[in-house]
Amino acid sequence: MTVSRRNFIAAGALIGAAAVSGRARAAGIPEAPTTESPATQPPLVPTSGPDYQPVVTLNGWTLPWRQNGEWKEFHLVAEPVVRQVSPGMKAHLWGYNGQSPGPTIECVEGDKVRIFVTNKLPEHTTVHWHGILLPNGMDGVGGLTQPQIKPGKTFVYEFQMRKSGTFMYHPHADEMVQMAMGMMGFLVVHPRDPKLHRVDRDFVFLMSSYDIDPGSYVPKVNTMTDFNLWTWNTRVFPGIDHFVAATGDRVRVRIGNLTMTNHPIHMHGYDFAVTCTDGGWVPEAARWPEVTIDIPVGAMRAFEFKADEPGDWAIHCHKSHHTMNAMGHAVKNFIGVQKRDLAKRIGRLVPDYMPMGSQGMAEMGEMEMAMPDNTLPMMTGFGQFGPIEMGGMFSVVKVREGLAAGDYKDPGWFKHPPGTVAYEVKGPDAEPKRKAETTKPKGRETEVKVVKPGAKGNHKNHH
Ligand SMILES: [Cu+2]
Repeated sequence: MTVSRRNFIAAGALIGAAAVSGRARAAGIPEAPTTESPATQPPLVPTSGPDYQPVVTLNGWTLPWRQNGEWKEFHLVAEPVVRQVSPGMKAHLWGYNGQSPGPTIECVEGDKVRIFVTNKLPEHTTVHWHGILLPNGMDGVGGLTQPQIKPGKTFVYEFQMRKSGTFMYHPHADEMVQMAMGMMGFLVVHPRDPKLHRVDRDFVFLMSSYDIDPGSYVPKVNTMTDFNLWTWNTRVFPGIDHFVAATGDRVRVRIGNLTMTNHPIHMHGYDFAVTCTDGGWVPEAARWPEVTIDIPVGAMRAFEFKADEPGDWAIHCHKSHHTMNAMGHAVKNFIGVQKRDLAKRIGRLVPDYMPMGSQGMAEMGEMEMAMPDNTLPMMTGFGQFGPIEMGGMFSVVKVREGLAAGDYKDPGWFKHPPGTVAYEVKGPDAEPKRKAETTKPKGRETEVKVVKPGAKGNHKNHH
């Protein structure tokens, strides 16, 4: 067959187009895996391409991909989802591939990725790749860098991962509504050299907040700051899985904040080093020690530690209202009020009335009371010593000796070595001996003169 000049140019143009844009139409659009389970899925170990240590998405999963030539292809579907926030409560949200947050996308520095996004929402959307260095037209800002993806349409994003690190994705279209409805996901780019920044356990989660009235299912999207569900991967304690590590493991925790306020995340039992932000890896010499890392709005932080101290170590937001579930806001303070009968009497008029404790709120941790449907207790969860009295952004880092390699299922509560648990003092010494302070101050007592503001002759006193 002779190749005419015209045929030659056409073939060349096709090859050229494929090489530039990478569009390989023959294989079609990859399938979009979906899951509705809120259980933490095992890390997705790569079976092709460069090696890396996959991450563990807390109460979530990693999106499988398809290798198509030199492109890694993913398929996100933006759609309404039902997320169990914790056993006893489901939220009707928007998310990706059956979940809020969406599945974690993992790839490797240098990878060419092609991400298909199908919109099954009732309104248009886009996806912005937070922290990724990419061509401007792939940045996902509706109206600015691309037309919005209309309902029923599929768009493609194509770019090369220029650096490794800790990133996320979320819409840049009707953002206030779409993020308040739960649209977000984690994005991890692993270093090309698998030995670089290597850890044994690599946990990821996004913080999001919702305002869902007790007894209802859909977040109020106009809420600006007064949220009542503070979540990690759209889960609240005790629905948040534990972070299990074996002694000797090097552990990384990567966190992104898509709420409307900062969260000082505090971990007990260890000091840790801040090693990565959404801007990149922190150089070794610049890493600083912390026990609490404040994560600003729209930012990501990763910290690392060596798991050398066995135990059940609390990890939580240090804003105490963020370790509470719904109803935390409108409850009045009744400390000191004797109201046993009062509650009964009010209860006759208002069936869902729930008093706050009169000796603090601790009694609510073990109370069982009538609540509206689809509502969580404010604080809940039991440990081996009793109620933990937490909700919201709280979990437990479980470090154990002698775990079998790769066995990170829940090891149960920590078995404390004898003599290492705080204990009660009994007998006559238990009552503090208190004596009044009788020492008289030496020298002249200080006399405080109160001058009423605005009184006549006020200024004279100062001269
Ligand atoms: Cu917080």
